[in-house]
Amino acid sequence: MGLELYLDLLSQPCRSIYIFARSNNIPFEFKHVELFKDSVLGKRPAAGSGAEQPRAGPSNSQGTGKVNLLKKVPALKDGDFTLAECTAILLYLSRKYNTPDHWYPSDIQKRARVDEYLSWHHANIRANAPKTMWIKVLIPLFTGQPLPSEKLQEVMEGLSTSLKQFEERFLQDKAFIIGSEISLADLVAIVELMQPVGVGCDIFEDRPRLLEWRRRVEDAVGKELFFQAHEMILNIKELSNIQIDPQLKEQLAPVLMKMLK
Ligand SMILES: N[C@@H](CCC(=O)N[C@@H](CS)C(=O)NCC(=O)O)C(=O)O
Repeated sequence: MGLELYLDLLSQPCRSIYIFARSNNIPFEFKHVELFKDSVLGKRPAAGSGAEQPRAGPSNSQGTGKVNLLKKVPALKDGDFTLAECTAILLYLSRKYNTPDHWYPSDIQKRARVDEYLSWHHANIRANAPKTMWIKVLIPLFTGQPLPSEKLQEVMEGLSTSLKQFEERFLQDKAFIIGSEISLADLVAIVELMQPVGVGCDIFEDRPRLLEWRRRVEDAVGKELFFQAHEMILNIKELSNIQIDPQLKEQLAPVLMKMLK
């Protein structure tokens, strides 16, 4: 059995893996998991309740449960070997398929720059950028109510701080985070930063340095592939048609409403 990747291109880490695999010509079987429809979030047992329950839903969603006990995407299956966590999957693919050195350089200082970015990324860009989609699209879909604009403003302020640090600390006046070539750090960053764009918060608009970097990343992976991977999140109409499992809706709507009070 060949390499299988369990992905939903609505998810930013999934898009980084998809783009990485496709732009490096890594052969894989795309196992499509529909995050909200297949109720990936909803059917997980409460913490401490013991073994994972088998999940209802389409076959790929069952598959993800077997591949990744946390039932999250992205997930990888390579023969009997299974793996979760976006960074671990990207590194596994880069090593197994011996992808060009610039993705995760053998030079230890350049590699350390990638590691440094990835460590910072999770608590900053990753923690802030996707909130825009929750606020503008997902929470209203779950609760049936739009959110007050102050909520979005709050999120945008947090994101602005992260973007300022991204530009000043990591990008500086370089073409890419590690210098003149693209690395996993740029890929992991761009997929997150496209999330707000899809819901109408174009964070590149007033940030020319960031926009130039985005264009270089698009060119490095190939524009066609880049836009194909982002097709769904760049189409707001498709976003508002996301199918949400009714059970999941029932479960999460009151929690989300409470969180937002
Ligand atoms: N740390 C994991 C996060 C994976 C994750 O949270 N995936 C989300 C989609 S972006 C998911 O599957 N959510 C469903 C769930 O939490 O059950 C990674 O980077 O791969």
